[in-house]
Amino acid sequence: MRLYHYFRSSASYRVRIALNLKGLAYEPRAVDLRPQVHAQRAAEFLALNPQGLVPVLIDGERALTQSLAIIEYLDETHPDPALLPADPIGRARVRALALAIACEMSPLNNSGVLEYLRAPPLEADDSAVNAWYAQWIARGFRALEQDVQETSGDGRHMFGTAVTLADVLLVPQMYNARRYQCDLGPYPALRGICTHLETLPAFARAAPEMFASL
Ligand SMILES: N[C@@H](CCC(=O)N[C@@H](CS)C(=O)NCC(=O)O)C(=O)O
Repeated sequence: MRLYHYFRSSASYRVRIALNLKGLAYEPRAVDLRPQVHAQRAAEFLALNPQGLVPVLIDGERALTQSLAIIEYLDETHPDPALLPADPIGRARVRALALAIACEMSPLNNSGVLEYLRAPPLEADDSAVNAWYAQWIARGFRALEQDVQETSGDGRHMFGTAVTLADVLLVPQMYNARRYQCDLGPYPALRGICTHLETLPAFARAAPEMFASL
């Protein structure tokens, strides 16, 4: 398998974690998202993904896009260890935790949106962009902090007592929140879960620092 990714992209980070959890080897291919490069807008990359977004996973002849679709594909083709619980209620709850990050937080703070805020006509400065970023982190994490009081079985996982899709989403989102110096004080349960997950080899080997040189 080949993964087109960017080291700091949270959506890419999710897929790297999932590949590691499944014990799948992959060839990483860096796509430089920095504004002065914008490799995601090059014709060669758009031929793989017309959305102009990383990650893209190549498995055989197929190019798969959208991190959650990729992760569910990996979960279905390599079921062990399962990233979703066996029962429908458990699956719905894990997906709800994951989607709270993937739909309500990440899209508002992805690199394309932040670049748009900075450019004309909005021309937001650093403090406005940081306030925007922090707002969506706070709104999302406030709700998740409450959710995990009920869903975490051990204070080390978002749901139950084993790694699920929800954990795969949490760690990259926390990484980005720390990078943008968001106040994480109000979320002790989420921080505790993240601290545990980051010690696991599958998560540690997927961290942006492992891929920092493009
Ligand atoms: N919903 C997509 C989001 C992908 C996404 O936003 N990727 C960002 C990096 S995290 C990107 O490629 N940004 C480039 C751009 O917006 O031009 C997924 O989960 O795969």
